[in-house]
Amino acid sequence: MKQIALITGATSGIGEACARRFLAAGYRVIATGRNSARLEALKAEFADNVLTLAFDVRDREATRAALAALPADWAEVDVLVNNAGLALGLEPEYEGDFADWDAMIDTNIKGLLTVTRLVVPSMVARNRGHVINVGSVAGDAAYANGNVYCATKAAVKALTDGLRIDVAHTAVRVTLLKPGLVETNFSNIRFHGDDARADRVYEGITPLTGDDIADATLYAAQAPAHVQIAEMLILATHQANGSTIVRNT
Ligand code: 8X3
Repeated sequence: MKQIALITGATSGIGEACARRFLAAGYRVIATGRNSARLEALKAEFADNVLTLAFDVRDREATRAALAALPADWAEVDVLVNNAGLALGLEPEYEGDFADWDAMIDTNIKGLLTVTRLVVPSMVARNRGHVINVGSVAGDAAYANGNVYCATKAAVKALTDGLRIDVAHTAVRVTLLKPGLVETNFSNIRFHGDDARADRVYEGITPLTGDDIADATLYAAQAPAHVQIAEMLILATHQANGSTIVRNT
């Protein structure tokens, strides 16, 4: 029987790259996201190997209803990739936008917690499973104007560490991925559609791609059962941390 990976935020960026990598590796994938059209396109491409669920992880009841309605042959999730998340804004903390803050906190922290809370009990009961949380180098230390985004990713680190402790009596594994500069739609979203500003984030440096992070995700998932990849910090070459980036300009 093929293993099942549930990937949140699977309609773009790292999430979509993970969905494609896991499918190529022989998993069946539950792809979740807000963009129904992109979910349908994935379904059309991969047919029976994909189950799509359209919901926003910020909507706890919609998330609960969608996961509760999983057909029996899709209900036993082997790998949960908690990827749904976003950055909004890059301003001093004293000038930040309340709506941006709420969206980041509700998605990156509370959404991740909701999905974890709903999926992990079955893993514990089966003594089997793997939770892979997408954190960020931004969670290691704040960078200029990153404030709330960095705080949400620091929270993801704490929640991942906490979960790893809480399931240590089981065979469930828990991994934190901490990507650095990855060129996806991340910066376009952060800058509310200002594509020129988004492009400047990746100027003078070869950024990571969603595929690079998907490779690491799959590596962690496919490690032997006795190997728990606790954390992976994946940076672009010429990037040393969240704030030190040497550009060739
Ligand atoms: C994405 C990496 O450095 O742009 O989480 O915050 S960074």
